[in-house]
Amino acid sequence: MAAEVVLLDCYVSLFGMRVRIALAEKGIQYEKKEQDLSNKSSILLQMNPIHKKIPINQENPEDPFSS
Ligand SMILES: N[C@@H](CCC(=O)N[C@@H](CS)C(=O)NCC(=O)O)C(=O)O
Repeated sequence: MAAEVVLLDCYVSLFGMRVRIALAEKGIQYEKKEQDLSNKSSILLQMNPIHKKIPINQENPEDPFSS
């Protein structure tokens, strides 16, 4: 079964680390999608079109506007 939470993240991001710690403390399983911030993916730009930044927490991957 696919994870219900998808985290668009970058391993060097301290903002991302905050989210990873919170998810771990709550015991929430998630799928991590590593992002290249020098070549932003279409999913990143679709999910955060204004700021174009990570982390992005997508709670229902079937619905791209659920985060
Ligand atoms: N206010 C945001 C800041 C997120 C942020 O600055 N993310 C950085 C990575 S640590 C980023 O995506 N930078 C890409 C860019 O500025 O183009 C938060 O708290 O999540």
